[in-house]
Amino acid sequence: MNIRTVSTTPFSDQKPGTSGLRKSVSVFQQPHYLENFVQSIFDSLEGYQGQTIVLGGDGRYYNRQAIQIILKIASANGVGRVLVGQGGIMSTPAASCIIRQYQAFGGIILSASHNPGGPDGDFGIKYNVTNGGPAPEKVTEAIYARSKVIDSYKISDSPDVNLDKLSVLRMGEMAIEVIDPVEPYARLMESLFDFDSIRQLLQSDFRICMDSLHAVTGPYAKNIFEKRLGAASGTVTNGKPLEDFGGGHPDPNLVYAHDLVEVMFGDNAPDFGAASDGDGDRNMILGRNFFVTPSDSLAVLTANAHLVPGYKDGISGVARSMPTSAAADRVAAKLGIDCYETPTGWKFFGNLLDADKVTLCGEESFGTGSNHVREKDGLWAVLFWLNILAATGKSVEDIVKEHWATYGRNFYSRHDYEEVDKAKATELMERLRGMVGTMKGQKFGEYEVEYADDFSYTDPIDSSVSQKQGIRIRFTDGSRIVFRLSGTGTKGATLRVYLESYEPDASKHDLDTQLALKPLITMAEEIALIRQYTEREEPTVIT
Ligand code: VG1
Ligand code: CO
Repeated sequence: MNIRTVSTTPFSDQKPGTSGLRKSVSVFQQPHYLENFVQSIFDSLEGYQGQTIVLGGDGRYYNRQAIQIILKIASANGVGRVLVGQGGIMSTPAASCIIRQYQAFGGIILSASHNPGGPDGDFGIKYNVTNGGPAPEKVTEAIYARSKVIDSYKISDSPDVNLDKLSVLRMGEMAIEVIDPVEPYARLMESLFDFDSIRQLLQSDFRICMDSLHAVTGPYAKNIFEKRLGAASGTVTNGKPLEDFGGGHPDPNLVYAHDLVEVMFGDNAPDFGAASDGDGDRNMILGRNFFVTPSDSLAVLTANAHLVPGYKDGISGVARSMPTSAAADRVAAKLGIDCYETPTGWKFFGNLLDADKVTLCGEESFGTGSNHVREKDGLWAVLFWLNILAATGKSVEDIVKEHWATYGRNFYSRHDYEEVDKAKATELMERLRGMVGTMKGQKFGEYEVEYADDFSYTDPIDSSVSQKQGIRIRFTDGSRIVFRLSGTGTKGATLRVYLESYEPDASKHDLDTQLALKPLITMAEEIALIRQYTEREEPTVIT
């Protein structure tokens, strides 16, 4: 086998964002673009030679070609063994699970998550470390630094390998194992949840609908719900992963998972509905005519963890990203456990999980997970909910409303202004940064600012500091407005405005969310001049 060293010139735009490097497919298809980034990963790591790497993706357009290229670069760089998912498929949480189970050195996950796919869509690549979690900032910064000066990469001249057949192959010195990407993950789920009770529930007249949005969870959901748990065939809809996700936007929210929403809010709706995103790490939970906000979901899972076999001995703590509502904080206070507030992105939970400071974590962006892996996990959240429903015999709506009655309700919504002008969005943020220092005590109608800052996080384990993680403005009544720019978009900028208020009075819990948050929505506009800077009258997406 021949190894070639190819001269290249750096690209200036290979800085990983909230979750890896995401660009349009056409950017990734430029000569040397993917190769440069993958070589930059290997150049920034130490001690991977002869070790095992996990490789797979969400099945989007360019997944298969990228895997062939990465295998050849891995082989040329002296990787010992690559475990690749059959068909190139591996959900993000399954990749995390497989890295941990096989004690691999790390993994490369190909996904742009909830971003649309296909030749005109997006592609992405992310490196995960030995604990199965996304590389921390010091690793992604090293990869980026390397990508700016790289002048060559190494690649093997071997032919493409067959990814569709379970087998053990060789490429030069390197072994390639094409593995079943579902089995190890499904077994892990069986070890955490009461499959017998869930099976009984699903075989009663309780009806569920699981929408995989033509993304990676299809094979996982069919195996778990239809095969292992005996749900009716057809329970999993849009279960075949397609390279363009059927033209859809694989983002499980009320806007993009509209088919499921129609079913769950229609006549004779099923009892439970769920959807997951492109790479399977997000989840949306619906009851009959009822939507569970992700922030509430984290709080409910925390409050009910004792009902689930994998967590029945108690949880050590809980963590949420800063913009996520404080609903989980209230549960933590009652349970007498710690609650941590981290910047946006799953990489910030890794150290807390490794040190057993927290067992559960979550983000407002439809992400929940636990110490079973080091990524958020969509189907895990669905099973957790089903386990709670099976154990209590209650409906989704009852569970959430009883939760609000006990803890009070955190009304919560996120308003996204997508693909706005980048320079203007940056200006909006800079202006806010300049304002926060003097906002304390300032009054807006009945609201008084308790504190305002640009969130900075010091990791309690390794003391690393992450600055400029979002503008928070908190009022004395506990309500909040948070502003940040997305780190996963590929076109222009996306401004996210997060709104939260707290209502202890149960007689007011049925109020419409947007109505309850109206004063904050108006204030956000007034403070940040959103319309002026974004040149938009309304948000693109409200979740
Ligand atoms: C978004 C979400 C964030 C999430 C990230 C990756 O990031 O807000 O909570 O961790 O996506 O999720 P941003 O920077 O665009 O706000 V995924 O499912 O795209 O890997
Ligand atoms: Co995702």
